[in-house]
Amino acid sequence: MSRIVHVGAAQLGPIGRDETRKEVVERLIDLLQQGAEEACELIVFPELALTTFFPRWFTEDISAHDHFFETEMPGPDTQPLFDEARRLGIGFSLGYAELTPDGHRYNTCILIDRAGRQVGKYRKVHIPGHEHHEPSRPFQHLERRYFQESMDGFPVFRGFDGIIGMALCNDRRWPETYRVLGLQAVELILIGYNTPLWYAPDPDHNALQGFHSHLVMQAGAYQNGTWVVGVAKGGIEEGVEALSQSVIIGPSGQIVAQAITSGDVLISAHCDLELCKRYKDTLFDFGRYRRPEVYGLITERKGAIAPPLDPAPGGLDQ
Ligand code: CDV
Repeated sequence: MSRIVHVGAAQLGPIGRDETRKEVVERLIDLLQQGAEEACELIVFPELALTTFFPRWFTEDISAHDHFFETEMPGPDTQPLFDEARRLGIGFSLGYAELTPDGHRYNTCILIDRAGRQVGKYRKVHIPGHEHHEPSRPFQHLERRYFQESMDGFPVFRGFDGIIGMALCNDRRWPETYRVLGLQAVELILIGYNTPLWYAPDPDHNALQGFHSHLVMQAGAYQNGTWVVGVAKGGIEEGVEALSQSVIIGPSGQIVAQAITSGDVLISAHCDLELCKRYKDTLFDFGRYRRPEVYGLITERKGAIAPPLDPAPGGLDQ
């Protein structure tokens, strides 16, 4: 028996600072229509897919960037995307900056089903970068200034005949992300990212960015027996180059589709959610083999603490 969902990963090239929402939404609709031609059922858009990556600019007053945030979803500019998706019978996930009525700012992703209903919302948990202006950097990465850390964790949602979770960019580097979703029997994780290639001023590190991006998502897929879709906003945006290399990864950890260009492009795969069972019911049968009683440090401790240099008198066995 198989349970196949045809998923499209809609990678975006750069979005200019002056590009309007209307123009960006037209690009998203183009990708949606390509997905329809290929009979996709679900299209995954990147993190902050409606605007340029605005946390690269410092503003003293954070509300000066509020025009990059959505106060309603759909709003007047995004409604055409929702209308077209419903007309085509395609679901989608969309990353955007969310400003709530009570003034909270989140890096958010929503999941819309094929009938146009919102079936899930996720707010980014791991917020990277810095809070204050750091002029010595070649560019700023002020996500910690403009976004609040979500306390909602990693929920899963039923949809597309499976169990779906979402994560955003830096979340993909943390094994806890996948495991919390894995413990809710997730079968398909949708991840959008904006990964600047010069984030670390270390050429060796930067040469490995594509490898690291795939490494973490492939490991997360395999160790939790789930499909993972990683979708970039890549290319050179406002002078900063970001990683492309969007991928669709099977529960075996193998990449089954990968973007090889850095502009707007759709890659797709027939994801058989039944394949997850091969891993969830055998090697990674959590209910049988996990040992939560000895994993306490994972939730008790935040940072790493090395053991004392001098062993206790009498040796380590005492
Ligand atoms: N948007 C991100 O979360 N980017 C981070 C960078 C800043 C390290 C990432 O993990 O790709």
